[in-house]
Amino acid sequence: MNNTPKEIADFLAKQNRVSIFAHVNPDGDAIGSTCALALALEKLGIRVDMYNTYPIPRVYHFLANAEKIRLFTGEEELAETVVIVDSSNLKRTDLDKYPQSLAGKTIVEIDHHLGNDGFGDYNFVEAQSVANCENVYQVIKELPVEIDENIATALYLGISTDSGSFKFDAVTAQTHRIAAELLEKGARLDLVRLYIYESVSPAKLTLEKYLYNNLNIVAGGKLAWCAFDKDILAETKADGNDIDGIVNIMKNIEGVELAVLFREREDGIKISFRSKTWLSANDLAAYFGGGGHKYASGATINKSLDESIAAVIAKAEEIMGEKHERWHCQCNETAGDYLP
Ligand SMILES: [Mn+2]
Repeated sequence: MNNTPKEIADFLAKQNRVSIFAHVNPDGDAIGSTCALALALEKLGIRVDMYNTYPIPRVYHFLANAEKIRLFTGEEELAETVVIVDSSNLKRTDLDKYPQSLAGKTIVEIDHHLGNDGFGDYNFVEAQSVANCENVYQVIKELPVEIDENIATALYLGISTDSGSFKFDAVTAQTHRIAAELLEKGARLDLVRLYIYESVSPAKLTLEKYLYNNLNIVAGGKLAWCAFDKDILAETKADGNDIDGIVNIMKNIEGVELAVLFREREDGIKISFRSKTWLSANDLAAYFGGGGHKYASGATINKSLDESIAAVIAKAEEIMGEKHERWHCQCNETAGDYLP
């Protein structure tokens, strides 16, 4: 069952101590959600411990509270109330590996992913929101606290990064209204720009160079893919933050509808899917046991890199063939001639 932002806020405001988690390999929205909610609850005198099972990439350290997010090892004692942000299930946080840590705890989740399984005792899931920071904003608005510069910056960062800088389809007038209010409250657009958009790490640059030299375009120019094997990933020492966004380089190629990036990792082949207009990247990821959003999704396969590539590209070509035909029938009479 889904709770309202007010129900979530009222419950949280009554707590003395809260632990907050976000998904593994945290991005701007996960970290922004964590920091903003913690800052707001701390204003109410609540003790907040923030955790992640991954280190926080240094580009986010400029946010207030980000450096206080601790690495969770399973040893730490969590508060009676555990808030999980920006994660569609427990597995996304790695907490499924530590069931004893959650035994008897009340779980509150605030999320914006399609296919969220409502795993919390309290759930506020609004999948229409382009960023989970929009949902965290709604909860904070129901708390008896003022949004200050630090909270505004954390929320703005999450909204800006998860919306592709306000470009994605899921961006609404409401997204802009929230962003406008955050700027009025002092959100540091200058710091977001400096640390997020105007800083490319050497590792990312090396990966981009590799991508340009090794990408494949198939399916009549509609599907672009590339694979980062373990050697290139080890050579560059790239973290999730360096790889973030690289798949979009392929998606942005004229005529490409679907971009697929494979990464060979210890725990399997991690695949990122990005689609542009008529294809659901979410459906494709779901076929391989993953999920996400309509235009951005991911999955992990436990096969060799070559086997994974063969299976995914074959399935993608099959789905694209079917869907494209159907889509053409639908659109021919109206905008069909003008769409890719
Ligand atoms: Mn998100």
